[in-house]
Amino acid sequence: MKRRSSGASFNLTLMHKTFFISDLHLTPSRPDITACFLEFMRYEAIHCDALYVLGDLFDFWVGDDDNSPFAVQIRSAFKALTSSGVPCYFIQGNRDFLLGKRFARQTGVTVLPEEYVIELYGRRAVILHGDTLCIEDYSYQAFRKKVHQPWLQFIFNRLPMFIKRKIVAQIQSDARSDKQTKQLEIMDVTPSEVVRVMQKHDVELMIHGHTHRPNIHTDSAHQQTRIVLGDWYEQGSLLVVTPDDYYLDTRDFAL
Ligand code: LP5
Ligand code: MN
Repeated sequence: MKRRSSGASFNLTLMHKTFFISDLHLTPSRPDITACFLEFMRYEAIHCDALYVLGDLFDFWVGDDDNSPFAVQIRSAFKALTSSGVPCYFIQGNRDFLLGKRFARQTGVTVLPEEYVIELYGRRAVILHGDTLCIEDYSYQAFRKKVHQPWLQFIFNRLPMFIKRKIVAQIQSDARSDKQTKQLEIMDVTPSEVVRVMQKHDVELMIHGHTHRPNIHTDSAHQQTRIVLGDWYEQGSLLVVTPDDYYLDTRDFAL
């Protein structure tokens, strides 16, 4: 596995590179994560060819009508990045599936479908959040199906913010209790589903987050590589892809 840790040292070379991040779970109650993310956006992402955010950027995104100082601050960071000419792409996670068109319009970020094939320096890769690969997590998949119903989202999006926050807090608490009863294995990807998705898109490279198990899995028999991004609970975490290399990297929290 290729993984480098460079602490807080920022590489500002002009080399071509593309960044992938996920599972930051940004929240006003974790200023250390927010500070690391804002620094990454200002001083590192600004020099990359493209930034891909593969879901769960937020601890929970209640809706694009969130105008709290925190939401405004994060939107401004994306706006600054895209205005400087760096293309930025977002795939919804299980914690920010309500992030949508208004956020995209306000920030210049392109919201992609839940599975998307990109061209990475001559190599095709399928990118996704990763929750859809955990098909043996039946209670989560049933929950996901419910909250992805367009009619339900249509109604929810029109509720006053304070009511939405109350509903979210209640469901989060129920979900947390249910999660505690699950075995760790069922919250990982189902290998046959990984193979199915890669074959469907005819790719040899898959990049996703969600499981919080950063790793680079290579299956030499099938010439397939699956890169799992790390979360931002204790350190910043990213995948760096250059024209001839790729590696997982970390950033220390300064606060
Ligand atoms: O992110 P992580 O790793 O902590 O956990 C996920 C799965 N958990 C979730 C929970 C959500 O983040 C909670 C969101 C609450 C807000 C919902 C807004 C509702 C309104 C929207 C309507 C349009 O995603 C966890 C997985 C884990 O990943 C690993 O894959 O296991 O799944 C769960 O824990 C979910 C439970 O298994 C089921 C929860 C049932 C809760 C009650 C259902 C009420 C249904 C209401 C429908 C409107
Ligand atoms: Mn997730």
